[in-house]
Amino acid sequence: MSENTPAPVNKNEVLKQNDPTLSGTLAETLANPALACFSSDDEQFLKFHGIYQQDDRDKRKTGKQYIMMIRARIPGGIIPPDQYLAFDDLSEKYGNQTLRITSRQSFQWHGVVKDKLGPLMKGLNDALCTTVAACGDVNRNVMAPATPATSVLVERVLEDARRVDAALKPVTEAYHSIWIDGEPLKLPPEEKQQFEDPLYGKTYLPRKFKIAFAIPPLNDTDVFTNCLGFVAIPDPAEPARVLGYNLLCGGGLGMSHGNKETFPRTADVLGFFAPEELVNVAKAVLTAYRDSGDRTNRKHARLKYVIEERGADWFRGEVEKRAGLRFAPARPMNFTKQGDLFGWHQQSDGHWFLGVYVETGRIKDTPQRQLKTALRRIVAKFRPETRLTPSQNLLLAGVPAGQKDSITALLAEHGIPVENQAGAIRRASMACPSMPTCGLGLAESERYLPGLLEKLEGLLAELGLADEEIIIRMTGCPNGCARPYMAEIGFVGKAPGKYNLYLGGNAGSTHLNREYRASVKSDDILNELRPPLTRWKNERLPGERFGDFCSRMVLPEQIKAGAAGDAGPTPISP
Ligand code: SRM
Ligand code: SF4
Repeated sequence: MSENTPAPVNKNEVLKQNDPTLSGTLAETLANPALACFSSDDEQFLKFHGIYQQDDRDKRKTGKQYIMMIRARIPGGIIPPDQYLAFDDLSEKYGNQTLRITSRQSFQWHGVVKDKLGPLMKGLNDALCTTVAACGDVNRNVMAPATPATSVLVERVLEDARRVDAALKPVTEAYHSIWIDGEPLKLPPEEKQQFEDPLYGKTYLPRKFKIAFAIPPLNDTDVFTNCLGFVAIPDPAEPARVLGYNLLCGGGLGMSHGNKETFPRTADVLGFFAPEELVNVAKAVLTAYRDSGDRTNRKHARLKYVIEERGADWFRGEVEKRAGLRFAPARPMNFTKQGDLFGWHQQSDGHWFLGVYVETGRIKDTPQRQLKTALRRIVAKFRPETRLTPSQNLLLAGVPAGQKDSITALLAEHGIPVENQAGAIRRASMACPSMPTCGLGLAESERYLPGLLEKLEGLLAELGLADEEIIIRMTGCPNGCARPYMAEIGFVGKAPGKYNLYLGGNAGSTHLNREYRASVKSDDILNELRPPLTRWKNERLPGERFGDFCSRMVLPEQIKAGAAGDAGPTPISP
């Protein structure tokens, strides 16, 4: 190819161009019981409908067993009681009897075989839930602060998040036709090809697109890791009112081992604007990305690379032009914490909410803890609203004071305490699913982290650090689904039983951590962590967290010694 010939667009672009309705042959395959799986082209269309075709990796030795993962679209993670009960029921009937809270406040159903897919999707629709655009080259589930009604501002911001979510939904009728009417989209091929979404056009976005809202000082949505972040600035004269939003653009975490062209990146702060402009600005950012992102190489297609290469000033100008406004300088904001509140807390309306710790986000019954049964019984009897948090936990909200003791007792009956639900590091931990459902996993994650935490708890107790919170996150590969590059200790799967070890994230989740050791064998993890933890105990400043200590002492020394590992271009800062 000559230097001037543009690179050809990638295969996914051709698929979208040829069928912008995103219907493929999904309806035909669904209706054909002889077919155990969808074609590889249809796998790409399925994602836009919130579905991933996977296979059970534990069973590969005895032949490929296809299973589907279905992801809901639940902006802000809010689930009314009847919907929760329907979700639980569907997981029992059609899934693997678990519900998985995701790191973006949604639910996933795993282990759904093809002939159960139709009934599951229909059941979700009957429960007034959609999975449309939960995956695919579109805007994904919009995150919003989860802590319910501790202030009126939280609810205002949630309303704004829902408005943005609704405004950025694709309009193709294929979803309704296939999953609800159970038939192919009735359009001749040439009309199918002519379809054009009013916002996304024919070929949608170059890649996935993610939005989060946050209200300082709490950064529970990890707002800097999103393509587009809105940070609410309250009106000093009327704190329940949103004065405006700071605009953040260009965050994203995925990278590939050994490919320096890919890296995690935190968003740039581009300016401040009035709340009336919210949807206008969201659309301007999305279309600026739609038209500037790389459509030749999917590994280089996220908004973060556009901004890294063309600069934040260029992108701000592009968004201003499209939105027809000028941004004011960003207002001061200070994030000091992330994570969830556990146990009972009072809401501003006098009701109560209960923060429930969910290990690795998996709602299931075990012999010791019957969390799934307990939640079903509580929601059926007391009808609280369920709120999923970005740290894979949940809140039962809007509980009248008089019901608190009964709910506490019901949880206790099922082995779940309300006080001290889990130790300090466990409460602040996250893991992605990885094995056996994720096709991209290189090492265990969800199934490995709980056991590792037990060993780490032992080490911390031995060092006299048992009650210290350290944010620990693990993923089975470098895609970063549990946001390990923001953690105080991040584990990123490299190969079976091997992890890259990252240190140095902070409590407000405002900057990336840095690679400390590469390819650490599972059995060596504690040995690698013992020296920095011991130094932290002996040398830290009063109240200094482990991540901050590593950024101040451990990592700079490593950089000076020329032994620093990879991280994004963001410099470490305490
Ligand atoms: Fe993710 C792909 C699970 C949040 C970056 N992610 C996947 C897939 C679908 C694997 C695949 O493509 O075949 C995983 C399904 C596993 C399974 O069996 O369930 C998967 N991602 C998840 C969830 C369920 C992890 C969790 O622990 O909860 C999260 C679902 C969120 C949701 O409700 O929408 C999830 N994924 C994230 C995040 C965190 C976030 O968004 O806050 C990231 C990093 C942020 C980012 O996007 O940069 C993330 N997932 C990726 C990537 C890398 C994308 C990139 O461009 O760099 C992939 C791979 C890909 O897209 O090709 C990926
Ligand atoms: Fe799969 Fe990797 Fe995401 Fe984990 S981080 S769920 S292994 S893609």
